[in-house]
Amino acid sequence: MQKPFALIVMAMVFVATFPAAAKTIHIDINKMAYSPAKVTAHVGDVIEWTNSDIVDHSATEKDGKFEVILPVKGKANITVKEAGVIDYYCKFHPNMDGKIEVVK
Ligand SMILES: [Cu+2]
Repeated sequence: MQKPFALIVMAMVFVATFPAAAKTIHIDINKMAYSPAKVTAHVGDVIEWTNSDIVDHSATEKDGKFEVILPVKGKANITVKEAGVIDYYCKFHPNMDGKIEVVK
């Protein structure tokens, strides 16, 4: 009886000590649009944009919290640090819209 119990406790401690590893979420920019335009991320995840278009783009947060410039074939990333909804757009083509929902 004692050994399985100890194993369960060890497993619980392990899960509590090591939260889900941060991951990288890829967003492609293609034909003047973010793809996917809406993603869900966890705090600590990395959002990486790749510009597959033939013109420069940006990912600019609507309240100015961040801006990354994406030259043709360029890549850039941010790490999301708090829960909430991030609305961003391309400052060169303001009709390009993206959204990141960040959960804990
Ligand atoms: Cu653009």
